[in-house]
Amino acid sequence: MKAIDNYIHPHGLLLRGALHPPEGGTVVLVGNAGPGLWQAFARARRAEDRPHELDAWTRRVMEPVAAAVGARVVFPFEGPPYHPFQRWAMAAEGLKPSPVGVLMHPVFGLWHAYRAALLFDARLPLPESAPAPHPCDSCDAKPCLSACPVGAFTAGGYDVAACRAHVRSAAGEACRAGGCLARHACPVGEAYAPGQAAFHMAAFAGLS
Ligand code: B12
Repeated sequence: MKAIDNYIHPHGLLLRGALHPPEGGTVVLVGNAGPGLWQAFARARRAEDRPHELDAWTRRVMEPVAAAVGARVVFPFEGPPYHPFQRWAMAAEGLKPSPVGVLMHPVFGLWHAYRAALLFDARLPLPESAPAPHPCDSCDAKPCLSACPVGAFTAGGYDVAACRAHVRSAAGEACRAGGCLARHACPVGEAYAPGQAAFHMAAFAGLS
């Protein structure tokens, strides 16, 4: 695990836990939180990779890492069918979904993501992961559920069409420029810098 960490750290990527899936072997998750990824990506991004610049950068970084450590690498953007990154994350780090669906991290809040998984045939020893309380359990106000300007988070689930239409509209400037207002309403963790938040929102809304 230390070797993987040494390879990914200069690229602003973090080890996000590991698990033994039922089909055997070991899955090691690689992701981001905090400003590291955005700084590394800003130095190495290439205009010719548009419209999927971050995905192309992730492949360029992670394929040599996988070769160096003798693993296969898979990505969250490959699909459908998609690799079960959220299920893996729940098993690897004990995370649980927030009321808005994105997994809640006790330190990073809703501001973290998964970029790749290294698949090893061997059953490697897993890193220690100390279980932390799920912050949403003690959050009575649940501001995430009422902050969305178009009420996209309902008892029936996440209204993707309403969210996307708003983000693309003139009225959606705040979400577009600064990131999802529901995620901003959560008191846990530190939000992405505005440039990064705007980049992800443009990708989500099909504006990039
Ligand atoms: C398709 C997709 C979307 C679609 C969602 C369509 C829909 N109707 O929900 C769209 C494009 C709308 C979308 C939007 C966003 N997404 Co998205 N998306 C994905 C993607 C590519 C595939 C998801 C999938 O189908 N997986 C396949 C199933 C089999 O995998 P799974 O892990 O087993 O899925 C399980 C969990 O999702 C779990 N689960 C989900 N919700 C809940 C709730 C409860 C209560 C429980 C128990 C379980 C549970 O149940 C699933 C079945 O087992 C994943 C990446 C990936 N490969 O997983 C990202 C991913 C889920 N998205 C992510 C993010 C961050 C977003 C956005 C916030 C992006 C943004 N704008 O900044 C938005 C908003 C989402 C929101 N508010 O909920 C992150 C979530 C990271 C995290 N912290 O959890 C992921 C993991 C991508 C990543 N690179 O990290 N997304």
